[in-house]
Amino acid sequence: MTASPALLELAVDIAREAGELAARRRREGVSIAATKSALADIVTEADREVESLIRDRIAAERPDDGFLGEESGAGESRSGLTWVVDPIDGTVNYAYGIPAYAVSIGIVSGRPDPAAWTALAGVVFNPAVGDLFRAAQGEGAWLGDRRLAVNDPVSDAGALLATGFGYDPATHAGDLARLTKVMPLARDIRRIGAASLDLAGVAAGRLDGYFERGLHPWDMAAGALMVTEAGGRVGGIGGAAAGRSMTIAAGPDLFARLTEIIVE
Ligand code: LIP
Repeated sequence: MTASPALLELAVDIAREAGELAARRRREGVSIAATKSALADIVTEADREVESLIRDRIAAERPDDGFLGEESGAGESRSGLTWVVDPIDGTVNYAYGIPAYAVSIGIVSGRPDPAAWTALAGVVFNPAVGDLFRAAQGEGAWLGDRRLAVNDPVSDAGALLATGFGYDPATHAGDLARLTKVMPLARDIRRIGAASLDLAGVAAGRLDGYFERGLHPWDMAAGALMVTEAGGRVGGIGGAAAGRSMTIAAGPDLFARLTEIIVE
């Protein structure tokens, strides 16, 4: 099953409306609605409101499609397609007023699991700076009218790598040990705080590579497609699919070197 242009256009339109709502609520002031897996794992009222807008738009225009969202759970698919949505990826940045957050909308066929799905289309929209990344299977990845390409090979100075750390403090020692092992490949590290922007950054050549443990399907559904449509590779440990245990994204040469080092 391939994505129709109309499907990507709808996802872009919904992402724009959702992003504009998120930015408006940010200007009005953000309130923390609850914490989830850990004290640092917050959800704002805007997260919930934006996801509700996205879900309602999809239900109205694609009622047979499934839904998997960070804040409101799953809805069964009758069409074989599922919309995998993070309404505000980079929630902590959003709450602090750091302009590095995004609406991330991926559309997949098959079981909505990164190990099983086929990604058809994706949009990552950062309304704070106006960057709208989009990709469709076989149609490339784009930022505005610029077709995106990963950096391959990377500079002799080393790779500009992004990573992230989970909300559970108990995971930080392992994440830092992994970073220490990867550091000899790096010219420097960036910790942007939104996986969808990390992945879109790799696709756009703003980063050479990205790796992070603990991502959810909604963090990566759109951005992973952008990387592969920009000529990059996305995967997990030991040839596994990307997912909760590990997500690695880079151009082919750096991806091979990262996967040799990142073995747990
Ligand atoms: C975030 C990810 C980020 C990760 C954070 C968090 P959220 O998603 O995009 O890469 O490091 O821990 O999971 O919670 O902002 O939607």
